[in-house]
Amino acid sequence: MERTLIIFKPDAMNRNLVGRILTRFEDKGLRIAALKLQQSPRALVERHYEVHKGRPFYDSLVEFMTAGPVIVGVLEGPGSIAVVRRLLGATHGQEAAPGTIRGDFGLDQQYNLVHASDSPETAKMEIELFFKPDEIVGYKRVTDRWITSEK
Ligand code: 3AN
Repeated sequence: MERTLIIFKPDAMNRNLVGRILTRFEDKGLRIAALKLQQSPRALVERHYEVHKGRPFYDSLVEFMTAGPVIVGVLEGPGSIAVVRRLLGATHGQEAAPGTIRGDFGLDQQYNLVHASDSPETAKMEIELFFKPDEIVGYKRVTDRWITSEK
């Protein structure tokens, strides 16, 4: 089953929005395969955002993502990578469509609440960066057979 990495960023943590946002992922039918609270080491955040190195917002992005604890998770479900990106909406809260997480809860480009992997390649890399294999749990919920007809 397809897996994607999510990070509740320090703005979501400080605004007490984790529960409400996680509920949206659960409501959609996605299954939580891993979830943990951590203060991310700077080096980890720098590796995670390596593609943005050299861009004007890179330093402040690393500062922001290490400003306090985050909750990192793995969500699982058919098409989960694209599905979670669509649930989040556009990067900038002012442009994100109403009904999306960023559209409903945010107004900012940097403080945009949740990170999610944007492709199968980045999902694999990011999950391996944030989780040891034994921290990810494969299981079935009793509801799963009514959420997806895929085997
Ligand atoms: P997304 O979070 O939608 O994947 P990316 O990958 O383009 O967006 O950017 C990574 C993170 O960098 C964003 N989540 C946001 O916090 C921050 N960011 C992106 N563009 C800017 C910008 N122009 N100014 C400030 N922060 C930005």
